[in-house]
Amino acid sequence: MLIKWKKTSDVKPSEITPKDVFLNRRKFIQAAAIASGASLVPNFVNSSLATTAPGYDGKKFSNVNKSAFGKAEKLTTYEGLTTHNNFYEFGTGKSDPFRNARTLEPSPWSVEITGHAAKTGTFSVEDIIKPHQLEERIYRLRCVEAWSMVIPWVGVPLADVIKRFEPNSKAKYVAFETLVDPKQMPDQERNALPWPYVEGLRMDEAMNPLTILAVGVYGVHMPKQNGAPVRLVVPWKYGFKYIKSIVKISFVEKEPPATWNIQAPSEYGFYSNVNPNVDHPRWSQKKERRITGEGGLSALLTPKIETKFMNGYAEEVAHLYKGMDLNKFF
Ligand SMILES: Nc1nc2c(c(=O)[nH]1)N[C@H]1C(S)=C(S)[C@@H](COP(=O)(O)O)O[C@H]1N2
Ligand SMILES: [Mo]
Repeated sequence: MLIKWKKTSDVKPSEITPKDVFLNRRKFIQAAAIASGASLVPNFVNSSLATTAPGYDGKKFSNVNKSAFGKAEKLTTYEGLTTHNNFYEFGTGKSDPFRNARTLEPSPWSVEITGHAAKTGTFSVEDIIKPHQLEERIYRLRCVEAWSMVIPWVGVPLADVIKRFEPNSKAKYVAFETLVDPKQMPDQERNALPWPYVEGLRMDEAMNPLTILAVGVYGVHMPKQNGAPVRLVVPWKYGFKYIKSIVKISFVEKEPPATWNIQAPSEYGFYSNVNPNVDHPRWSQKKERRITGEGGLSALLTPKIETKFMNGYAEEVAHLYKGMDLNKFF
């Protein structure tokens, strides 16, 4: 797309250089991004990485069962969901993970299962998530920063994984940890957050049929910037609960620590259910901007849409919070 900055009549031909056009365009895009409250979505199609095979290794899953979850809404493009990310282990900017995550080595990858369960130990991802069980689940992801996407995940219900390890009655919560390895995750040399990134769910939330462990998107192995090789997806909660590149799952008795709750307890609670009726102390949660990944600049200017209670999954999950004051347990 070509954007005109001044009327041609205002500019002498000698003034126009390709560099000016580029810099002005960049300024305009930045201004538009700031004005809209969204971040810059790089134009993947025009980037030098456009020919890179999708997913962390260019491989597709051979057999993904379709599921009834999610239709109706327009999917965020592959380019959209791999260029606008939060993954602070690779930088705090939205396009940092896209540019920096190549140093992650998702294969081989093992996950330690520990805590109050009959079976514990260290397993490969393939041992934990059987290829023949894979399902496609189209879910909305609502980030606490008031943008959202619609993503076709590939994964398995977390409940099916948990059952195989036979947790006992002391296992009231499930705790998750991301890898710590500054060689693979260079921004762990900085302290934007305490490492490892940690998250947790109450056992009934973990066992809810909506909760999945995801290993891919769009039928391909999980892109590195999206949390390869395995990450959590809890669609009725804010995106920061969707912990990436998991190396440890623990069955624990007490509410486990959660990174953003540690970082700013008055702003981010343990539950973090999507709730338009409970504002973040610094901004409203009533609306969100849908990132479609289409249309370059126009994607930044999409009108805001209403945020739904529990991200639209209330029918499936509202019963989990019966009798709880959601202003207190936010
Ligand atoms: N380890 C780790 N997991 C993380 C994050 C992170 O910084 N580190 N960011 C979270 C946030 S804030 C969001 S919105 C989602 C974004 O997932 P996506 O990049 O696949 O859209 O990942 C979550 N998982
Ligand atoms: Mo987020």
